[in-house]
Amino acid sequence: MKRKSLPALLGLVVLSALAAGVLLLLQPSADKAEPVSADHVTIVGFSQLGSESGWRVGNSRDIVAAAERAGVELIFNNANQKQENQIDAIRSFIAYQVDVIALAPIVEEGWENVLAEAREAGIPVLLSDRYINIADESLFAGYIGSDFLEEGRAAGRFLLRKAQGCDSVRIVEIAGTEGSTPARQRAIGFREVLSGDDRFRIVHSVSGDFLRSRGKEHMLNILETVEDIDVLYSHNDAMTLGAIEAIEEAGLLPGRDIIIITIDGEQGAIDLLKQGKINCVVECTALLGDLIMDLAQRLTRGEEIPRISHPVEQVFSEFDTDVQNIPPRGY
Ligand code: GZL
Repeated sequence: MKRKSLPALLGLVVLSALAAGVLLLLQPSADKAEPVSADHVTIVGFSQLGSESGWRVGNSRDIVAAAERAGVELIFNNANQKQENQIDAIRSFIAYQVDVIALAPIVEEGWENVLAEAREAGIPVLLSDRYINIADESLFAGYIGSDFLEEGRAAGRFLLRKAQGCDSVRIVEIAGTEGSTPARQRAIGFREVLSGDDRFRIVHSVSGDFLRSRGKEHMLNILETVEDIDVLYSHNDAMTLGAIEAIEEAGLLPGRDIIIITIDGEQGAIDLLKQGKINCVVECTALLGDLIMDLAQRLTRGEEIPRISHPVEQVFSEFDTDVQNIPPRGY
């Protein structure tokens, strides 16, 4: 099957492993049905969900750099937080007959039809960063991303340790994008660890959509409407940084008057941890690119790959003796 010419794929940016950032017209390669030659250059169509946070920007930058390191031709599309744009991009990747589609799905629902179209076209799909809720999980080849339940549990375990000697802990939660795997599972994991200990009460929970602006808006409102807040549990650093602005504008001391627990590990959050304004940063690495490109090349060669690939992640907190020596995060 001949690939369509690039102009037919409006809105897609082709980053070549040979000249990243230069728009190239790729030559059609072997038909999908034939085994690839040893010198075949894998083409990956990557559907990125948006640019909502420093984490996402770092993730996108890492995907592009990893493609270049791996010698992969990358067609990269940023959906600007719209699922319909991701579905359109996947259809463009199918039309172009990429070797592998990689998808960072903004939400868990609504992917059955387009993934069935990819399977019909003989193109394997990798999930990057977030999971999907689908009856037929054979519609994707594998998942590369964090264990969000464990991230939530790690946040809860820090709070259990921090709250030793306390007889009542009132928690406000600013959650991520509704319907997304990280938001759903970070909430579940956190509650799982604290359940059964009636000292802990989540007195307010609201979605901030992983956006810094929403984190600030919600925290301003929470400070005016919720009494006796002991802890802020925020599902990502972007919202935390916004919330801390609100806390300081209210004349309160983040990390002292309100305990701050956040997830991601962006440089901005680590800097505030070192200053004592954040108490715990649960790492969620954005650097998934090398693993994605390796698995994409293995799929293209017809090799088996793991269904689930979790990166190794850590927790940074005030209890660490070497907080000041945390190396630069890169995003
Ligand atoms: C987690 C990722 C989340 C980050 C947020 O893997 O999907 O989305 O925690 C980002 O910063 O917006």
